[in-house]
Amino acid sequence: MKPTVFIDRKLPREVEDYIAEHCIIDKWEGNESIPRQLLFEKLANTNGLLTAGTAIDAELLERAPHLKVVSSMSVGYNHFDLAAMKAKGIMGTNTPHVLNDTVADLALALMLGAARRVAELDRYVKDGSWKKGDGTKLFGIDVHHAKLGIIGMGRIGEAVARRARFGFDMEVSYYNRSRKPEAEEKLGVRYSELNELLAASDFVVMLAPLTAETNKLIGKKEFEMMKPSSIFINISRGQTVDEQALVEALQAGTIAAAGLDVYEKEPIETNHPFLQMANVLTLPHIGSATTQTRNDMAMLAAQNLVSALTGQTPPNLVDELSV
Ligand code: 8YV
Repeated sequence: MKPTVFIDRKLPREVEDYIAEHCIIDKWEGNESIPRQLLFEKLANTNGLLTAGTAIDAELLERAPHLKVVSSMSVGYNHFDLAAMKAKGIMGTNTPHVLNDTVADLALALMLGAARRVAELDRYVKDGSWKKGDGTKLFGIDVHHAKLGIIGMGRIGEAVARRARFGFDMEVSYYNRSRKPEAEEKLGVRYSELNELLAASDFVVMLAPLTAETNKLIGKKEFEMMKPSSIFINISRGQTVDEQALVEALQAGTIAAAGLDVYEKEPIETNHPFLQMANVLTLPHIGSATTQTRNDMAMLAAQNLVSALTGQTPPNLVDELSV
């Protein structure tokens, strides 16, 4: 008998066909997230779940007595309660590697966009405000040759550092749980303690995965250490930053601008202060969102799912932080 799987988001046809060769599929086809009670019902007889951000907690696991694996179509797995999964012998998998360059590209887009005010000035042209002699009021901040500080030097951090060093001649330092001598050698980046990095950088890019240690890692005190001319980029998880402190730092001019792809609550509330702030570039969590990369992530998630359900060790079993 083939194992049963539930897929809670849309997948490319060929990925679904691949899963169907090995498993009996049930799936959610709505545009919104599946209601939690309905997901519980679906999981009652399911061996595998393919998801992305759905919280995999003790309550859900209780409702899924036959579950063997949760395959997430994401590199981050902060939505997994790993202790609860382990206690029930349920495997968790993620989709690393295939998204590194795509997410790194967006980090650079946020840096350039915030520094050169791309979205703000696009609105300015389109609403007919552009006049001859606008001059200094359109000025921005240089990215090339500036100092970049990367918080979280994993694979994506390295891809950002490579672009910054060799594409934009930036001086790059990083802060990480452990030092990365190979990256230092290969990319010419320098390790720095967090406070030193914050004080010295023109751009601070947050790339650390969300864990108990990185929860609200950057708050009021940290923004106060940064230069008033500095730009803060977040492309990891909203919860790595105290969002209220970020709003206040931007309003008070403690830092100059921010480029954000992630937020404490997603989608962001329609009355959020960021939406009224010209110095904040707001993107809707699209770090890995290109057609090619999302297809690659979907196929990798499918391979992890199928291998876990056919007696193999999935290639991307999560047992340690690996963003
Ligand atoms: C995911 C992400 O693609 O991979 C991650 O950790 O943050 C996103 O890029 C998203 O959760 C949808 O799968």
